[in-house]
Amino acid sequence: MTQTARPTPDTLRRTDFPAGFTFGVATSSYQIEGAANEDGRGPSIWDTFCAQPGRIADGSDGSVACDHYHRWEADLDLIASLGVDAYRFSVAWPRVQPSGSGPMNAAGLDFYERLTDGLLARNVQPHVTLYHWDLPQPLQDAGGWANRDTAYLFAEYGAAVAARLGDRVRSYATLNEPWCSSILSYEIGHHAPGLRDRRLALAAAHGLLLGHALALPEVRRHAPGAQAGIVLNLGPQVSASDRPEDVAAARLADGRLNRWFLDPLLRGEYPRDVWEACGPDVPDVREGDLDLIAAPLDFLGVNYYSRGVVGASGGGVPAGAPVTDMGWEIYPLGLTDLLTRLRADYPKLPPVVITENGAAFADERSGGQVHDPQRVAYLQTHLMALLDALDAGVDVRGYFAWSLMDNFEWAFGYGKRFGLVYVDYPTQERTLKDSARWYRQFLR
Ligand code: IFM
Repeated sequence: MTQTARPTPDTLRRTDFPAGFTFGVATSSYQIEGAANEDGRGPSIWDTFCAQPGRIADGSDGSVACDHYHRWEADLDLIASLGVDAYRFSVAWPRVQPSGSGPMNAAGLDFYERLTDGLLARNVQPHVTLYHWDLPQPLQDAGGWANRDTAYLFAEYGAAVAARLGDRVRSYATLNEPWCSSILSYEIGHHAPGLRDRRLALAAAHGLLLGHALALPEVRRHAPGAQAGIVLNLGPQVSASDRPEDVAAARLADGRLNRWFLDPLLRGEYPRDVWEACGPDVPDVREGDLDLIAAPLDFLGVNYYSRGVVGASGGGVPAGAPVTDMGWEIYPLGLTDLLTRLRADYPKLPPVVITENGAAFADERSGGQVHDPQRVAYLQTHLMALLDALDAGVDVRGYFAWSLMDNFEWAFGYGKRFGLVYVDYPTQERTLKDSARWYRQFLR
């Protein structure tokens, strides 16, 4: 057997990955679309949240964002020019069904159909996420994801989208990062709707998983040729020391972030240790819920950015470790560790797609150029880490860089730039950063 030489970050090429491996870029609706009040779109929880003083670091909102709703054709040309196989975007529920229940908005569905067909015309596979956090406000007024009715309404909305776009879409993810749309949003209060109530957060997390479970068969019914799955934000939670109290804290952090979502989906049960730690706040899990939630997936989407180093007295980044502009440790080995752990711990793990990976840095444009060597290195080292996981036998089918372009980074506003493409917000001019040029070269 011939041994192929291991690539270095500089020699890394798409041909180092298996044939048929999908490379793409990703975005989400509220972060790029703008046009918040156009063509019948209804208000979302993020419109409401942004309007509350003090919620968003720079006081901004997504009402204009990257103006993608109007610039979509040029943006699709930009995507195609990178040479990617696929583009992952999300559908805004309030654009398609303004009240979250009742009539669909034809203009909203038309927009996503144009996007889908525009991608196919450019030979780029559309990968759709049905929910990336922009819940119609009327549903929040009725309790949001903590109200079980939302899960059933989500399935109806998902059915309408899949019925319209069908198999033209290669892959449907029901949810993006349900930890964020439950714990970060209902318990930590950092995201819309900005609540601080652990009981509601756990009810919302269960409601989201139920919504996923109810939407999945609808997607399969209307798009039988597409892949259907869910996207989780995952990361190793390692102990700050060997002290038993630190080890226990890291185990619980892992349970809250990772196992609370992985175990119901891939084992049909909530992790017992976390359940017990939640005491009276545990969700109302009804007969049959977990069987539905554990239905087989075509893929598990994994969003990986960093790891957590956890101790009994809190977490933090190890002294001297490199960090991104978000303050997140740059730790590529965590991606290999995470993927090999998923394979070891979950016999029912479906094929994995890295649906997001990337980094924010304080980029500046000068002379029409944006030099972002840290992002180039981030992408290279994480792709190398992914190769290590593939070598270890983990079945990974794709990789999407977050993000196509700079966009609205939620509670951080426009101050954090994750894009491969720089956006000058006053003019909406797009400029390829060096990282976009590197990715294009890597894919060529
Ligand atoms: O911008 C977000 C995205 O919406 C979800 N995953 C993490 C990204 C960076 O914070």
